[in-house]
Amino acid sequence: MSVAVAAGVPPLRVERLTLAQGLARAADAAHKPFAALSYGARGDNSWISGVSARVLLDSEPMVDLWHAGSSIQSGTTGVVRWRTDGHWLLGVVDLDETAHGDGLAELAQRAYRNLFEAMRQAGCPHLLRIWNYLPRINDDGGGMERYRQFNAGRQQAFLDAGEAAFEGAPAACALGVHEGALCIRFLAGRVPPLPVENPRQVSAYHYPSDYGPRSPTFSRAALAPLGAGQIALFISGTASIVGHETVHIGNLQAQVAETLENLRAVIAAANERTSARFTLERSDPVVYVRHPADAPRIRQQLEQALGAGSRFMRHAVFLEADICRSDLLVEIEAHAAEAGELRR
Ligand code: 3EB
Repeated sequence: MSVAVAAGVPPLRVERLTLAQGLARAADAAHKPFAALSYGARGDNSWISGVSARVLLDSEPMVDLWHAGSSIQSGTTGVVRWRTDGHWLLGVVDLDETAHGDGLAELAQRAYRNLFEAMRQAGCPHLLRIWNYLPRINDDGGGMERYRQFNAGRQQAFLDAGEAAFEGAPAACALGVHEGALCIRFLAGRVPPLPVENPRQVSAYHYPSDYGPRSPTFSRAALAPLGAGQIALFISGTASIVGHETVHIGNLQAQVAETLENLRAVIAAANERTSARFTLERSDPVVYVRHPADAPRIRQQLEQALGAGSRFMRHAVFLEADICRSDLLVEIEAHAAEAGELRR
């Protein structure tokens, strides 16, 4: 199996900007991204996907501009809209549940089936990162919590497609939005990423059935070669979980501190698999906050831990979202790119 991005392939590069900066930059033909993911604003642009969550702390929506080859093809596969430069693929599902009679498990299963079909059609068979946004994630959906229903459909689609549903699953996050569509965004490529687990946590794909009949399908992080000697680290949504249990129920400050411990532990595990040197301070995060009133205290604690002038704080975006367990108050995800090579 090839483990590096072939010579001549346009390298993938990501840039975290405010949405306004991103739009201005993309208007310049020399900096046109192949696709973009925004945090906190609906994309009204064919190449930007937005997520309908409120930006907290009076700050601006942010966007990740993904740059790759300049010859872009776009298309749809079932419910998936995608863009590709022939080497990298960014796809989006925006499913209005009310327009479909099915339950969330069936919808998730269909979305993921189409997602894997799109990857095969585009010749990008390796998932690098998935972002899942579920309306009313903690609500009951006819006898089972909606997040658990989603997990059932997602895992089944992975199994049906012959994709790794346990060890080797992609990095991901799953957050609850208050309204809008089931939104799934994904990045895929031609070189398999290297999954990374957190030694402080039970792998989510091995969670006991107390958390639902089918376990969540994600790895704690993934390392992915981007070409041009760069390695990406995609850190999945990370929260105050030790082993498989939520810790510090009701204690915001302790949940933030435990989340930071988990982020540092997964970064340390990633650094053992690459010559690149990743740090939390040099990553681009999204901070999901259940109760908007908690956001100022979370920001202050992160500033103290990471430095107010750190790249992490300068690039952070705080979004109002429900976390997949109702006892979690905060979840943080991040990505970073550094020079280096993988150690497989
Ligand atoms: C956790 O550690 C918190 O279902 O894709 C984090 C990242 C979480 C991804 C997912 C869920 C997911 O279990 C929740």
